[in-house]
Amino acid sequence: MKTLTEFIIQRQSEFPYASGDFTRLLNDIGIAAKIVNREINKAGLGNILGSAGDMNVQGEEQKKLDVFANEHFKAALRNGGQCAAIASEEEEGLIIFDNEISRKAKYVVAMDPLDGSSNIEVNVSIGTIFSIYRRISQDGPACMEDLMQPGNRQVAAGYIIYGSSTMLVYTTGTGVNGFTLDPSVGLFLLSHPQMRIPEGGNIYSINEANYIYFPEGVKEYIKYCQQDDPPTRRPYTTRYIGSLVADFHRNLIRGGIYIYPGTLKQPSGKLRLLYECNPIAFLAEQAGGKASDGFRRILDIKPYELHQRSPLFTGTQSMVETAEGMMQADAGHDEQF
Ligand code: AHM
Ligand code: MG
Repeated sequence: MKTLTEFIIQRQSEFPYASGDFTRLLNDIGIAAKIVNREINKAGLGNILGSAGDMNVQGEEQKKLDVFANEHFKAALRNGGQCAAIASEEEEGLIIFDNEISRKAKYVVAMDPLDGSSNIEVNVSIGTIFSIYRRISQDGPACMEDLMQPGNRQVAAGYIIYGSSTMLVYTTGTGVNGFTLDPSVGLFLLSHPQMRIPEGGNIYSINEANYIYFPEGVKEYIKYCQQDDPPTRRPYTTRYIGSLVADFHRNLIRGGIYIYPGTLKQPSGKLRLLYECNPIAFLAEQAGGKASDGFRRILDIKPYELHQRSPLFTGTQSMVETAEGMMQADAGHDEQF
């Protein structure tokens, strides 16, 4: 089996003028992923579980592993020298690497170092999500404008899922490839080449406990999922882990839809555009699926702040389109959204 490093080097050789910077950047992410994976795997044994005692910028409790993952990805990207700045869920402002090498770097990264934190203590799959852009500013330190690019400008995006096995799944805009970590040799190996979201999926993933706060279109779609219609495999089945990476990964393999809509309490939903919705949307589209906020393509939304939120409907194309149709038909009913 091909290793992740062999695969990205082979891809680089398909672009004769490529300098290798991007290859090194992806490799750095892979190395940090292995360090974080090692810590997650033995989390119950040491003193790494539990709260770090702080809140992040979104007012959410930071876990020790959130902080650990953030520090390790930051260090890998700073030391690698290919990344000029990072936007992270765990840090309020842009982290600018203002040293001689990083000032010349071509790329910036948006990331959620450890997504699904509420699942850390209970041994349920969690993930890391990353999104890579070519920076806009030319010289000197990176700036906010470099991160305020719509998702359709991403040069690569992916996630690491720390599950029953650890996988790194990524796209550079020519399909989606998945690599499984072989812990005995410490290498990511190409196990899932050219991943495609199957049409005709029958899984819907949504936190239905928030039902009363959902827009009418989402309520209607949930009813649709529950109707009896064997030719379309309905009633569908519900699977909701509460870790975006794990829920998306399952639906990517099996076919299905993941929805985190706006709610009466949070009209823009919970997920963050830059480091949750955009990378997942890029992967979904590259696997033949779709990603929308109910009305617009996620990848066409122009960001205006680092931690901006967006509703997310993603997965099998036909399922997302049906849900979008209901959102749009009912748009007038919910003035709050
Ligand atoms: P986090 O970044 O603080 O972990 O929050 C994001 C997570 C997603 O992984 C998951 O899909 C969602 O929050 C679950 O939220 P909820 O508990 O409201 O269903
Ligand atoms: Mg998150």
